[in-house]
Amino acid sequence: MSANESTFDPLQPHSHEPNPAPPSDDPTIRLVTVNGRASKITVTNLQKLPKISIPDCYIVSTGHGTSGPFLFGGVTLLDFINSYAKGGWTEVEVISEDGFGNRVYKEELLEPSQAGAILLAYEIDEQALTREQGLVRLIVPSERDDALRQVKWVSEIRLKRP
Ligand SMILES: Nc1nc2c(c(=O)[nH]1)N[C@H]1C(S)=C(S)[C@@H](COP(=O)(O)O)O[C@H]1N2
Ligand SMILES: [Mo]
Repeated sequence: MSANESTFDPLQPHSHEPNPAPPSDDPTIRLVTVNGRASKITVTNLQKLPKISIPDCYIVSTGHGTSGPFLFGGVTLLDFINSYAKGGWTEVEVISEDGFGNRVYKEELLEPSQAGAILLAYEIDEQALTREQGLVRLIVPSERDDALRQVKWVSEIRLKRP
């Protein structure tokens, strides 16, 4: 195995062809805590948590150019985790059923960038995200790298410790 292979992390941004179509019709999100316990989360559950809106978000798409600015609305990933899980985690994997995903580190959540906090968004421009648009979408406002962190159709959130 080369050094490159041993450090390859499929959940870190790397070039990728965007998938335009939802992988499934199942809108539930599976939350897996550090001890392996799984629970099912719905959009309705997310809507009950404090809502944050972040303006001026762009999706710098490889497929069809830059779109935006959008106003994304949802719950911060940190508020979501804190309301459903205990501590002990240091990073979180946010994964879609189509295999696309992203690794987010606790430090990124505790110290959000100036662009805004990392969000589990369920609204775009004050309308519910359609299944086509991602339904629940990870929004990383600081990301400008071909939307490689803007995970559509979030279906699993896994908390990890080293
Ligand atoms: N689940 C999932 N999310 C994804 C992708 C994907 O293939 N699957 N592609 C990413 C890439 S590379 C791009 S460019 C954007 C495209 O988002 P858009 O369709 O809203 O423009 O989604 C990102 N999120
Ligand atoms: Mo992309």
